[in-house]
Amino acid sequence: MVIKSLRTTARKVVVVAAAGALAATGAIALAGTADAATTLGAAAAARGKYFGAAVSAGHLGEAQYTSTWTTEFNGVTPENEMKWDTIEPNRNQFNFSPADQITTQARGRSMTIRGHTLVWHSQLAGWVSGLDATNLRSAMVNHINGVMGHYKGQIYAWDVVNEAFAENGARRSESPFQQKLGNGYIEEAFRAARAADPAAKLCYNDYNTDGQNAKSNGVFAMVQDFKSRGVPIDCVGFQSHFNSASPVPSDYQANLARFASLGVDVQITELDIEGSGSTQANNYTRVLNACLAVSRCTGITVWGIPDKYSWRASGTPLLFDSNYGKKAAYTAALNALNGGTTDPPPENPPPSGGACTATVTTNQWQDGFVGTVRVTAGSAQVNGWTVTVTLPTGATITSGWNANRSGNIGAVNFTNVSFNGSIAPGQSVEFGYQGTGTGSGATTSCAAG
Ligand code: G2I
Repeated sequence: MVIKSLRTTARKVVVVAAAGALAATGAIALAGTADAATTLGAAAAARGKYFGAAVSAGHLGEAQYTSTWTTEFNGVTPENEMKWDTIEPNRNQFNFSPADQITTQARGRSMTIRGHTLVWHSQLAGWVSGLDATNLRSAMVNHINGVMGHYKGQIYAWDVVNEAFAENGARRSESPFQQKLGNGYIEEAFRAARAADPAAKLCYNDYNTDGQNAKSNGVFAMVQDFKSRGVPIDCVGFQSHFNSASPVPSDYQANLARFASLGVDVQITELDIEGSGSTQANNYTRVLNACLAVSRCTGITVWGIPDKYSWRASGTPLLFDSNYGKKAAYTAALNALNGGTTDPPPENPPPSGGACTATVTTNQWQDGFVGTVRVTAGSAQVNGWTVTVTLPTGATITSGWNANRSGNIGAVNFTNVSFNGSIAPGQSVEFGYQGTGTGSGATTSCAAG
């Protein structure tokens, strides 16, 4: 304890000295060195960009999943929850609750939310593909109005149309929208989207468009045409799913830049790169540096958080391993966002960002005890916590304060109350309990989020 407080004091002295030096030189920010951000989202924000992750509502109950998301990322794309088959499974019957579980948390943290996706031939509700042209057109516009209307003002950018092009640069023929409405359906969708939420950026999103090729040329020509005719389009999403069969193209940055030159933003929307170790890390560095070098590249989204939940988990394509450990690719991404000049974070940071620790002090008397639990945030803000106190056999809690409690023997969970859920980095809050039997020897663990 004494050592810790001395270290804290020493650190404060350094910070004060650095601030004084900054004031003296008039410098505004320290680039890349002592002030390097320690999370992906903060590092991206310092560069004027967002760094998001695809999130599944079904995993939000896993504390490490949610805490990694909310600690590391400042953006989100619901992975499946806004797709047509989920959000409008029957005609004009909208099911917003799965997506709302994600957007509610994201909005509470002021995250950048990408909406994915309004018009796509895949994960389409069964009832849609059987409609005739007239009904399909009105169903498409009704879908756009219904979904965008529900999230009006909340979404940074919508993937209005997804994956409409074939590899040869022609329109994808298996889409019922293409088949029944013809080439004009994309334009119709974008016009309806602009009317439904004028504040949202409207994107076209696709894969295998990451370098200059027949497919990206087809998309390029469409965007150029839309711009020349005043059809509303604000951004192009590059999914960027890479592996050895489909590596990061050598003209990746040049391709982003050529789209940006049309007067649209570009975004990396579903990034994942199969592989491991330094090869994977170097590929992440290349992709991030490309976005950082293109001023109209407004943000990056990785398509999942831990490898185990990736749509192609066997290729371990993400930044966190299946135990939420930070991979070499994570360090590479963070360094790139920080300007490429920072040291990698320690292997086992004490405790890692967003995490919390709990310690208990027990005051024991003959047949009773009081436990005082101190909950301390790690290197990032904690927003909500659960502490599990495991009591020795025979101990029974009879009352408590400053926490909600479930149970009174064995492993007892305590969660924050309204006034002590938010803990600033490195700060602590306390709660307590009283009981009968022997309480000393209790152990604790803490989960944030
Ligand atoms: O396929 C990878 C991505 C390509 N670009 C568009 C993205 O929307 C697409 O995402 C993936 C999701 O990551 C997967 O999670 O889209 C897949 C479907 O095309 C999603 O997979 C589906 C499974 O196929 C279903 O069996 C499952 O019920 O996810 C569903 C929900 O977990």
